[in-house]
Amino acid sequence: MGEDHVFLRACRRESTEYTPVWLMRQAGRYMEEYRDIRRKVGFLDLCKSPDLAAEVTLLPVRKLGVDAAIIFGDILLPLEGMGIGLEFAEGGKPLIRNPIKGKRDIEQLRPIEPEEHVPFLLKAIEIVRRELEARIPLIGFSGAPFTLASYLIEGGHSRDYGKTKRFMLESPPLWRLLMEKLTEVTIRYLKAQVQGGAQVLQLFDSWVGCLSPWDYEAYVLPHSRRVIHEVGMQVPLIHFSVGTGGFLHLIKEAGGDVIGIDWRTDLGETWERLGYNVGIQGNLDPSVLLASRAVIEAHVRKILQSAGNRPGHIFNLGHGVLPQTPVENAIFLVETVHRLSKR
Ligand code: 1CP
Repeated sequence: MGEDHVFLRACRRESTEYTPVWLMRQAGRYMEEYRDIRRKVGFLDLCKSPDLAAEVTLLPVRKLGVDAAIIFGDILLPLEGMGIGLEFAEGGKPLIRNPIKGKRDIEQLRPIEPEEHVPFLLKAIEIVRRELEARIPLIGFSGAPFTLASYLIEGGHSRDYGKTKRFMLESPPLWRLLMEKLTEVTIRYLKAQVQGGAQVLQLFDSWVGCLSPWDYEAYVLPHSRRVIHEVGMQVPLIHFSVGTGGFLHLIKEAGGDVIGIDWRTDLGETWERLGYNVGIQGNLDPSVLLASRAVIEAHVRKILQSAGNRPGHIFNLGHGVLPQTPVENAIFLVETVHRLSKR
């Protein structure tokens, strides 16, 4: 295979016969088959059942014809092994039972042993690789240290990240200790996925866009850079964030072969600003998939034009598929990207 697949070639900024496309959250609640499985199995149990997780990973591959699969799991899966109580409430919202409040909580956090703490994930990767038979590459993923820290401190999703920022700004030595522990866990978690068969990695720093550029640079960048430096040599790595249009140059400085952007910036302008020595992923507004085919096609055309057929563009949404997305529109999107980008 495999080395020649359009998706891997685009990650290396080599020319491809069409623009590869996949969707963040391509396996999920907008699919009837997923909802059927979830009626019978809780979210964490689904992640911990390798056969089911593999089946869910492959749903969008068969249904949408995407150019990459992403292993079904969650960025919060490594936390249990660190000693954190994790649950997913009704509606799939994550909840941390024992959020971090001070020094003792951080000292008690343990590094993980992936073989021992997430064997189900490694098994699912093995099954998916076998099933894919080298047709398309498999993406492994992890949360970035800041986004993981925000869950640990807030106890779940947050509107303003007030607790996280206060902690970071008021106790820099403790913040560093927490980030170093999360960096180590992230490195182990990602390396294990590569050893298990993941051919590309995506690092999700979904909530880091709440920071100012200088706080990102001082409190986050060194840790993300260490993760990417340690794992990004083995396989291509996509560095994704949301709401960071004002400091994407710092995201790039932290590293990654491909920078994932949301829809709030123009892809072509952003790429020019970042320089063409890095790939770019994005950046359709997920809400566009709620509109008509004509609207979807017009938006795809705009993004492809903005990317200008340059090698190194991976088409994706700017963030995850919304649960209310009609599955036919996701199918239409993939087909349209392929059709309109054919060289
Ligand atoms: O993309 C895929 O198909 C693979 C599966 C996947 C990925 C990549 C899931 C399944 N989660 C993730 C990553 C993830 N998880 C991120 C980064 C991506 C992003 O920014 O969207 C984040 C922030 C999480 C944390 C999380 N887990 C959330 C986010 C919102 C919140 O309230 O904090 C949610 C809703 C979950 C649960 C979850 N994870 C995945 C699914 C399908 C669900 C819903 C659970 C369900 O009801 O079935």
